Amino acid sequence: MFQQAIDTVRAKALGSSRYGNFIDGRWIEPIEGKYFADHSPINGRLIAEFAESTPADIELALDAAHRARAKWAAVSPTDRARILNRIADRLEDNLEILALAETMDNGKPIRETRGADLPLAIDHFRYFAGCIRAEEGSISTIDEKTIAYHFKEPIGVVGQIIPWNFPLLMAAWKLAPALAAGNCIVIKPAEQTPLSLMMFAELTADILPTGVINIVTGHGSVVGRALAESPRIGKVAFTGSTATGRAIMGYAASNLIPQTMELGGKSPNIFLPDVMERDDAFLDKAVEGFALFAFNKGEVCTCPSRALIHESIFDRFLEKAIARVERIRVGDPLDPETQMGPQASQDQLSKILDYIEIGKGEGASCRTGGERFLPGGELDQGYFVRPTVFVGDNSMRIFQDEIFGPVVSVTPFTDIDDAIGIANDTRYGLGAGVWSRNGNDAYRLGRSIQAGRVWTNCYHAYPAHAAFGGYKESGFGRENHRAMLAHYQQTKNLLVSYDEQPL
Ligand code: TXE
Repeated sequence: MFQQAIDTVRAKALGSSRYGNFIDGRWIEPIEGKYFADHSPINGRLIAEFAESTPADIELALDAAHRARAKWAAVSPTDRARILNRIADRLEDNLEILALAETMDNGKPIRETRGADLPLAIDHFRYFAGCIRAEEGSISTIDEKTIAYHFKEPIGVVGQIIPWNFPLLMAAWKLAPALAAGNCIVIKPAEQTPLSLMMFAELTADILPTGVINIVTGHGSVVGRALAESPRIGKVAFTGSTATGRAIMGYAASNLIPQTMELGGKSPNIFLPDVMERDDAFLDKAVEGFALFAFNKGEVCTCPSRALIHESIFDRFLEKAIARVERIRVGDPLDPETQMGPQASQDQLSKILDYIEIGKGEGASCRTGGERFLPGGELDQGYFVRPTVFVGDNSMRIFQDEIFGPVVSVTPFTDIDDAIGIANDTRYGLGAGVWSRNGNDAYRLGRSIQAGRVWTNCYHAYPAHAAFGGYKESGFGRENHRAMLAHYQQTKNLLVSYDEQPL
C-alpha cells in the first residue's frame, strides 16, 4: 500500500524525489546545495529530500517577497478573493493526492486527512475570500468639519513558521488571511513534514503572482530563526511549542514587530453527572468526546489530555470510556479503516514513551495502553503507541506537561467549583470541553475556564469562522475567524479638516 501511495505522489506531484526552495514562483536550489532526507513515520522509508537552507536562502525569499509587495497590495479585494477561491478549487481538485501525501509524511490516518485536514484547509481560502470582500474601513465624525477615515492596509512582508502536526492546515490558517489582507509571505514548514506545502506551491504556482508566497525549508534553529529575527518582515506568525514560541518572541522583539503565537496546551475535558442520566445517545456522544484524545494520535495543541469526571459517575463512565478507547483501530494510516496512525517522528515516540514511564513512576494508575505498539511487518519500523489512559491527580507531571501523544490523564472532581479549580490549574489555556445538557452549569464552566476555546457537547471542531487561540502560555492572537485579518493589517488614519476658516 505504501509503495503504491508513494509512486502515485511521485508520479503526479514530485516529478523527482528532491525539492529545492520555492522562491519567486520557481524551484531554486539551496545556495549551499545541501538537502535533508524526509522519512515516513509509517515505516521509516524515504519520501523525498528537501533543501537544507541557510539564512542566505531566507534573504533570497525576502528579496522576492519585497519585489512582489507593492503589486500584490494593489490587487483589488475582489481580485484577491477570486485568486483565493481559485486556490481553494485547485486544492479541492487535488484533495486525494494531497491527503495521501499528508498521511505519508505525518502518519495521520487517511480518513482524517481526507475528511478533516484537506476540507478545512480548502474552506479557509474560501472563508477569507469572503471576508476580504466584506471588509470595510470606518469613518468617525470628530466634529462637524473634521473627519477621521480609517483604512486597512496590509503589513507588507510577513514571516510564518509552521508545525508538523497539521502541516497543510496550519499553513492554510496562516496563508489565507495573510494573502487576503494583501501581504507577501515567506513561510517555513516543519522539517518533519514539508511535503504537502511544497505540493501546494507546485499546484498553485500558476494562480498567484510570482513572489507572493515563498517557501524555504530547513531546520528551525537555522532558517526559522533567520526568518523570525529578520528586520525585513513586518510580522511573524508561529504555531509550535511554547519554548520555541518564547525564543521567536525574543528574536522578533528587537524589530518591534507584531506576533501571533499559537502554542502548547493541556486541555481539560469535563464530564458532568448528567452524561449518565440522560439518553444513551448523549452518553455515546460524551464517550466519543473522551476518546478524542487519540484524534491525530494526540498530536494536537488542543488535545483533551486531561479528563475530569464527576465523582458520582467516575467508575461507570470510565469503564465505558476505556472500552471505547480499546476499540480504536491503530495501524496503517493508509488503510481507510484505521483510526490512529503512528506518531509523527522518532522524537515524538520517545517523548511519549518517556512520559508514560513518568506517569507510572509518579504513581498514576495505567488503565489501558501504556506501551509502544508493533503492528507487524514493515510497520514495526513505524512510531506506533497504544492509546493510553492514566488515573491520577492534577499535580502530577502527566497532568501538567504537554505530552502531545495519545495519552489522557483522568481525575475525579466533586462539584463545579472543584472542576473549575482543576481545569485552571495549568500554565496553558488553549482548549477545553464540557459535556452536559444542564445549560447553567455548562455556561458557568465555559465562562470560568481560562481557555480561548471551550467546546460544549462537541470537541475538535475547527470551523473557519470561530475564533481560535490561547490564554496564558498557550499564546495570543486569534486564528480562524475574520478577527485574524486584523493581525495581518495595519490601520491608516486620515484625519481631515473640511473647515475653510483659517486655524
Ligand atoms: O516544536 P517546535 P517541536 C509541541 C509538542 C511537541 C513539542 C516539540 O509538545 O512535542 O512542541 O515539537 C520551528 N526559531 N508542539 O520541537 O520547535 C520548527 O522548524 C524559529 C505543539 O517540533 O515548536 C517548526 O517549523 N523556528 C505545537 C516549528 O518551529 C524554529 C505543534 C515548530 O517546532 C526554531 C508542534 C527556532 N529556534 C509542537 N526551532 C502546537 N501548538 O500545535 C524550531 N522552529
